[in-house]
Amino acid sequence: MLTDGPEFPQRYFVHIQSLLRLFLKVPAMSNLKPLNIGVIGYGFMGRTHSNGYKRVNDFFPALQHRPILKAICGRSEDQLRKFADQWQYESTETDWRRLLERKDIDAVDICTPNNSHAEIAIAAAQAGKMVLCEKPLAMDPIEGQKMVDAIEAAGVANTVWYNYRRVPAVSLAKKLIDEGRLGRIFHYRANFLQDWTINADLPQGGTALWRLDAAAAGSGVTGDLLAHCIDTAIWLNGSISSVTAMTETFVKERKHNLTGKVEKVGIDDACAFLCRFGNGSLGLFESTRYARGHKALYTFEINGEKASIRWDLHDLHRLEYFDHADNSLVRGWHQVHCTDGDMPYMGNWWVPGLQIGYEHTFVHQVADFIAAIESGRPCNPTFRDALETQKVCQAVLDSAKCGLWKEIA
Ligand code: SOE
Repeated sequence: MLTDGPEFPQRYFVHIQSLLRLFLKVPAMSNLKPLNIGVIGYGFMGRTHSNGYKRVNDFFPALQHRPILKAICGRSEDQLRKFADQWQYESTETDWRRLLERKDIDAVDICTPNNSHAEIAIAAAQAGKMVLCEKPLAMDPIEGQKMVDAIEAAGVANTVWYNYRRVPAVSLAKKLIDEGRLGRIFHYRANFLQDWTINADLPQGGTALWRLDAAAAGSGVTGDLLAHCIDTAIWLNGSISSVTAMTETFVKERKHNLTGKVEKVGIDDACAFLCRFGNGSLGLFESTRYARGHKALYTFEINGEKASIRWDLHDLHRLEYFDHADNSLVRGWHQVHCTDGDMPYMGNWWVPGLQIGYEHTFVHQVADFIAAIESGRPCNPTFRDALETQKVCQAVLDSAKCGLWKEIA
C-alpha cells in the first residue's frame, strides 16, 4: 500500500507546476520509465482500469513507471476506435493473440467476460507478459488452477482486480484487525445487494448482459458479487474452511441476445451461505440482484471480542468502529471519516475532510501494482489469492446443489 505523496507545501508546488504546464502548453518532462499496457475489453471495466492507468502518476508521484495506454483490444472495430479516441489509446487490435505477439506490450489487462479469462491469461503468461485480470479469476477452480500454474511457471507479475480492498476505509479495517484491536473474531457478516435484473423481460447474454448468461459468466451473483465479499473476508479474517449455501433463480427463462430464442437461465439470481473460518469465527453472506431499492449495497460487519467494525459501500469513506474499552459514558459506534492524510492511500489525495470514491480504488490498484513491480513484491490479490476465492465460490455453488456442507479443497 502506498502512502508516499509529497508533503503538504510540495503538493501545492506540484499542483502549480501542472497548472503552468496546462496554460503554457509546455510538455511535461518525465524520467519515468514506460510500462506499456494492452487492455482487452472496452466495457465498464475497460473504463475503470483505463482511468486508473491515466491518473496514477498525477497522484502517486513516487512511482518510477508511467503506464502508457499502448493498445485497446476488442472485437468491434467501430467501438474500438471510439474507445481509443476517448481514452487516448495509441493503437487498436481486434485479435488478442496479435496483442500478445507485440513486443511493445509489457502488461496485458483482461477486462473480458469470465469465460475468456483463462485462455487469454495463460497465453499472456506464456508470452512473458505481466497479467492483470478482472474478477472473478476464472469460471471454476480447475481453470483457475491452470491459470495459477501458467503464471507461476512464467514468473510474471500478476494481480486480480478485487478493487474494494483498496477503499481507504476497508484498508483501515485490515490495519485495525492486524493490530489486534478487535481481539478474537467471532462473526463476519457481508451482503452485496442489487436490483437490476428483476424485470423478467430483460434478455440474457450478448455484450451488455453477459453477466446473466451462465456460459459467459460461470455463475450469477456468486461469482459476480459474493466473490468480492469473499475476497475481502479472506483478506480481513483469514481462510474459509467450510460452507453451506442456498441459491435461487427467480426468473427461469429469458430471451438470449445471441440466439434470439427464449432459453433457460443458468445463473443464480440470489445466494446466501453460512461458513466457518479457519480462525473459528462464523460467517454469514448474502447476495441478490432482486433486492428492490438497493443498487450496490456492499456491507460487512465484523464482531470481535474487544471491538466491532462495519462498512457500507454507499458511504464508502466511513468506517464504523465500536470499542468496548471506551469509557462507558461515551462508549458507542464511532464513525471514522477516512480522509486524513494518515489514512491508507489518503496522503496521496486531497486535504482532510475531502473524500474520494469508487474509481480511486482502481487508481490504487494500479499504484500498488507498479510499486510491487518496482520492489519485486507480489501485488495482492495475486492469481493464487484469487484462486482461494474461486474455490469458496465453487464450494458455495456445489453446496447449494446438494444441500450439504462442503469443505474448501
Ligand atoms: C455487477 O453489476 C457489478 O458491476 C460487478 O460486476 C462489479 O464487480 C461490482 O463491483 C459492481 O457490480
